Amino acid sequence: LFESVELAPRDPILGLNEQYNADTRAGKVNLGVGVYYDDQGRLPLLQAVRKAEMARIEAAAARGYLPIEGIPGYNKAAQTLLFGQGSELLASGRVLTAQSLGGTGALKIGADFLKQLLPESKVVISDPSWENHRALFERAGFTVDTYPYYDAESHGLNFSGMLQSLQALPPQTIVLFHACCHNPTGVDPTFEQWQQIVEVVKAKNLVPFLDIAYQGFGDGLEEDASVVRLFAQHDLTMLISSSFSKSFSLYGERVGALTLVSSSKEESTRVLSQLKRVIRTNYSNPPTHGGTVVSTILNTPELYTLWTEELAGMRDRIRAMRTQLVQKLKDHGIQQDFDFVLKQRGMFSYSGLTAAQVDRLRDEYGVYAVSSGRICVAALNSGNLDHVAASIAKVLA
Ligand code: PLP
Ligand code: TYF
Repeated sequence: LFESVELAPRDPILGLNEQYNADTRAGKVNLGVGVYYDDQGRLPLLQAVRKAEMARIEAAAARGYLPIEGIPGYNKAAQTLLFGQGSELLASGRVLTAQSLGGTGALKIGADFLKQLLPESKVVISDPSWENHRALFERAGFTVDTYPYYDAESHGLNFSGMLQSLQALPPQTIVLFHACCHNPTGVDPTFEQWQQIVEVVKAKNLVPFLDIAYQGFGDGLEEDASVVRLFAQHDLTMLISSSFSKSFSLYGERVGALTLVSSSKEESTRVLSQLKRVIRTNYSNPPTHGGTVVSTILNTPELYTLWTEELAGMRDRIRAMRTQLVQKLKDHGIQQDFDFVLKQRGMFSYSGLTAAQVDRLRDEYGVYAVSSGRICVAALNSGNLDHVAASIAKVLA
């Protein structure tokens, strides 16, 4: 049966982790995978999470099946994070949410549902995008193309190219956007640019699918939702995948949500019934633990406050690392201007390093980055920063 099965290529980012783990050098640094580490280089367990977990153990809750669409309080809280407290849209009943297996799970059930609904549509993603976007939509049966996004020359956005490309798309093309903290570049459109993008999406009758995996890592929870709210203000029907993996440091619990904005309350009922069918035939219903923890935090005022403080701590530390990296690179005598790192948002920076330079960083200095030049700024700390800056200086010299 399996004789003809070929060896599949490794995931370029997760494969890098395996290589890093096998490396026995003492000073090795992993700037590959998008994970937040604290200043001691440890993966944090947030206090808010710990408290919610203790409460859960204390409650000795039985583990029955959840509803197909997950925990109601979780879904409602996920909606509030997106649209804000007191949102009229939420009051209208046009929004429906299903708890999902991380952001990836949200993208996947969204993709499966869309394939059923728009079998002839194409999907377009940014060039570049998170590696898994293309793979995931192709697996769901779509042809995936790209729209221009990153401009290597300016280390910024190719906005005119992006807008022109979107304008030329046939109606009902599914367009995947990163709502904040673009992965892998760290480059986001400005709010004014988003306003123009939304106009095109609306005029050309495109189908927006917003991926928000780093809410709270850019400028703040509310600020980072502004693009989602902008799309909503334009009365667009859309899909949104939320990931809480990073914001709650709950990577392995698979916490996410798929939110759909429909045209009416009545439509929402029909849409949810079909989405539940997609979920049922995939994994039946989501797991309890991570969802309960997130739901407890989001629905308990004192835990919510604690969480927002811890999230702000992560955001501020990443920003401090951006500033210190740029300074350290100057200290190590680098001529090139790296100030663009300060403008980028979220966990990542497209550093501009070439694949050959990334290879040298890894082989000669034990500093792991993605071959595209993407580095995870959230993995820098006061202990490894100097080594990283010195190593970059050497490969650039
Ligand atoms: N979307 C983007 C842009 C991401 O960077 C990630 C990162 O993992 C995801 C989705 C998937 O998130 P999760 O780990 O919650 O599945
Ligand atoms: O881009 C990253 O590093 C994170 C983690 O298949 C990740 O989003 C990477 C690859 C993958 C799943 C998660």
